[in-house]
Amino acid sequence: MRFAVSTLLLLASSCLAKTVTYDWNVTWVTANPDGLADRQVVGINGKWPLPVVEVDRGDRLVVNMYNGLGDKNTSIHWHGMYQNGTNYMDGPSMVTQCPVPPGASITYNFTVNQNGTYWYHCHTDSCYPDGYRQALIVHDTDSFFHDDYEEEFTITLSDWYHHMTEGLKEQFLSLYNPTGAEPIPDAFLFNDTMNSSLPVKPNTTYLLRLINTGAFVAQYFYIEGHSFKIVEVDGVYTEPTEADILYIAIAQRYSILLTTKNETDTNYAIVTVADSDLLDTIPETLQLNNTNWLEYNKAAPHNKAVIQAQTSDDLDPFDDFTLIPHDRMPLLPEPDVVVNLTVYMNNLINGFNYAFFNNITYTRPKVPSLFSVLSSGDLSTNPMVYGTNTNPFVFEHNDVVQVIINNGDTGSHPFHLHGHNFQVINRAPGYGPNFNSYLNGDPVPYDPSNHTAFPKTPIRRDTVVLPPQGYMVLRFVADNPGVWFFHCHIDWHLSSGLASVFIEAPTQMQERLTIPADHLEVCRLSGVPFEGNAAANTKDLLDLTGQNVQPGPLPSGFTARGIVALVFSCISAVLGMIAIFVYGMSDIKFKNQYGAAEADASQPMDELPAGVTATGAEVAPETIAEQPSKTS
Ligand SMILES: *[C@@H]1O[C@H](CO)[C@@H](O)[C@H](O)[C@H]1NC(C)=O
Ligand SMILES: *[C@@H]1O[C@H](CO)[C@@H](O)[C@H](O)[C@H]1NC(C)=O
Ligand SMILES: *[C@@H]1O[C@H](CO)[C@@H](O)[C@H](O)[C@H]1NC(C)=O
Ligand SMILES: *[C@@H]1O[C@H](CO)[C@@H](O)[C@H](O)[C@H]1NC(C)=O
Ligand SMILES: *[C@@H]1O[C@H](CO)[C@@H](O)[C@H](O)[C@H]1NC(C)=O
Ligand SMILES: *[C@@H]1O[C@H](CO)[C@@H](O)[C@H](O)[C@H]1NC(C)=O
Ligand SMILES: *[C@@H]1O[C@H](CO)[C@@H](O)[C@H](O)[C@H]1NC(C)=O
Ligand SMILES: *[C@@H]1O[C@H](CO)[C@@H](O)[C@H](O)[C@H]1NC(C)=O
Ligand SMILES: *[C@@H]1O[C@H](CO)[C@@H](O)[C@H](O)[C@H]1NC(C)=O
Ligand SMILES: *[C@@H]1O[C@H](CO)[C@@H](O)[C@H](O)[C@H]1NC(C)=O
Ligand SMILES: *[C@@H]1O[C@H](CO)[C@@H](O)[C@H](O)[C@H]1NC(C)=O
Ligand SMILES: *[C@@H]1O[C@H](CO)[C@@H](O)[C@H](O)[C@H]1NC(C)=O
Ligand SMILES: [Cu+2]
Repeated sequence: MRFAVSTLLLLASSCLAKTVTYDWNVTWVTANPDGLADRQVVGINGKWPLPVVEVDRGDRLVVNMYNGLGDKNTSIHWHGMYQNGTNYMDGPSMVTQCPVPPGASITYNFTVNQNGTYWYHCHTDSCYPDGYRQALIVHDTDSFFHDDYEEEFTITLSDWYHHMTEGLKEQFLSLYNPTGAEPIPDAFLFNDTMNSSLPVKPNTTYLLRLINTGAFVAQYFYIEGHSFKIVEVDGVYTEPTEADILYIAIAQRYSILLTTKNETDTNYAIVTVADSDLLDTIPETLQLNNTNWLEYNKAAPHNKAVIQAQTSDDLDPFDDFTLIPHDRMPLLPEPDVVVNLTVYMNNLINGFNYAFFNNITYTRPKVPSLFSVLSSGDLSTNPMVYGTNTNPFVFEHNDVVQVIINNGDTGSHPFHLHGHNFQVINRAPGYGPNFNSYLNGDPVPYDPSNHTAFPKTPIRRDTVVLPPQGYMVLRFVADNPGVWFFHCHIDWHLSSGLASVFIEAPTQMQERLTIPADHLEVCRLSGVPFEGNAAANTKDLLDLTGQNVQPGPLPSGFTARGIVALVFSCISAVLGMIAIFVYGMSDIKFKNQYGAAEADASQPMDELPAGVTATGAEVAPETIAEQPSKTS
């Protein structure tokens, strides 16, 4: 009888899977979340902050989006959703769909067989920092911790700019910013506001879902006088693990169980601290650390946090590499295919500073890569079809894939893979006091014959931080036919090309995927071809004539500093330029560590890809000496 009842319940719960439908009219609205400046933000149905999307595991999510922005293309990525069988619902423009032009509509429609904390954001050009991002929560009443908490809160953390992303991007990717200094945010938001209070009852356990929905800056998170238990990262349940301080990079999520104190006489600061290592300059007006309150008692004082740390480097966060997934999925077997990527930054002939995987900066194809798969027949397994500037990698169905990423750059980068999570099987240096230690010398590449043992049950997540001048090694199974974008989630670095496309099981894609009619209509309306190779050639799929390519290399003799000098000798006495000069030159953070290594020739990097040496060799030694210390 008992058996029968539970079987019935099981049946009932699978029948209960429902469809959750949202109709969204996306338009510009005005907002001022930091109280410092009104600005235009992307609103949904006239409102901002945007609606939190909530579904139960097993539900179908349908979002009908109308682009009412008037002057911007758009699309939505459902960050962390596997889109198993629905790759065309994933959202990134020119990867799995065409950009949705003003006045057009698109329907996203997929089932959610996952659990936990996700988010959605615009994935066309650089549109999400204009406010087009919010939490997506998948409730699971069967989670192992479901009975351990009374109530849950969703909290986003983000950096905030007062200017439109488009203008900031123009300054970032320009001749006047040859060092690639990223735009500095104007504020840091806590759930799209500041100085807020989270009312709590004493002696009660809460589930806090934390999401960094920012564009650039990672944030530390802690609560004075409290520790907590991590139970989920990026949709993966973990063995409950005690922690005091989290480091939440862009796009990462943590669910924590927090038990409140028995006394109600004090309110406690919820402290967020921006990772100042990422900032090339720190304006005096920028409030790096912010206090919100765990409010036990409305009438008690709400004191600002007293932060012991001098800089964010002095905070010692929990190392996510040590987490264990609750399902204890074992280390995947030896890989069938290894992808070996080296990250670095450098200038090209136009003087702009780009980001590279090996020697390629991602340059969007003329046809979204998914559409190239579906229109290239047997040639779809040939990476050439996707262009020479998209960093394409083709995997066979169910390949075990290992991705090695070596960081030739002095910055850290949160890498995200669409359509999957991955096992993080090696990373150096780890979070903690040594995180920046490789900055004292040359970049340290992963050595397959000399590494620490891989964990038996490695943590899985969909966004992981690559340490400065260090490396990491990831593994996943190519069991989800689709084109999946793999990229740095710092939106500025995506715009400067730190991206790759993983083309997984193209043959199975051709058998299983049919693009919905409204998605094809979006292509027609945006004037984007949806057949052929990366050059939109439908006749000879290996002829890439006319494809988009990156600008040529910088001629020898030019350096970032040289570009600045050249520009200023040409445009002297133009007062307006001075401001840009100050912006560009302030605290130069020279990123091409390979160039530096080549300059004095005593530290050869044999990983240096062909075509990079000439540029790098011109870096003057005094520029190298100006590399910031980790407390810049
Ligand atoms: C979207 O909202 C704008 C502004 O309120 C309105 O003018 C427009 O008609 C709406 N469009 C649709 C399709 O709802
Ligand atoms: C939208 O995308 C299309 C295709 O890339 C492009 O031609 C058009 O200029 C874009 N429109 C806007 C408003 O950016
Ligand atoms: C969503 O997709 C399902 C399965 O393909 C289909 O039955 C349903 O009609 C779709 N709903 C909408 C609103 O397009
Ligand atoms: C979601 O959670 C349920 C139990 O809570 C588990 O059975 C299922 O495997 C989880 N799904 C994924 C994709 O992790
Ligand atoms: C955070 O903001 C969202 C959207 O406005 C809201 O639904 C949610 O309740 C807020 N979280 C807290 C803890 O107030
Ligand atoms: C706190 O809660 C626990 C169990 O929920 C209960 O046993 C205990 O008495 C409570 N303590 C106080 C001081 O309320
Ligand atoms: C609250 O009091 C209960 C018993 O009264 C104790 O077991 C528990 O540890 C206390 N909680 C905290 C957070 O101090
Ligand atoms: C906290 O903010 C204050 C004021 O902006 C600043 O002086 C201090 O360095 C910051 N501390 C950290 C750890 O970021
Ligand atoms: C192996 O790696 C360790 C740690 O990075 C390093 O100290 C050691 O010199 C390496 N050994 C060899 C043989 O390369
Ligand atoms: C996709 O679905 C197939 C079965 O249809 C399953 O074997 C595979 O593990 C799924 N992959 C992901 C990433 O969910
Ligand atoms: C990765 O590529 C670099 C540059 O081509 C090479 O030096 C290095 O040995 C490769 N690493 C592995 C593990 O194959
Ligand atoms: C990158 O390097 C490869 C191998 O050396 C070369 O074939 C290719 O042309 C280079 N690509 C660019 C854009 O320089
Ligand atoms: Cu990056």
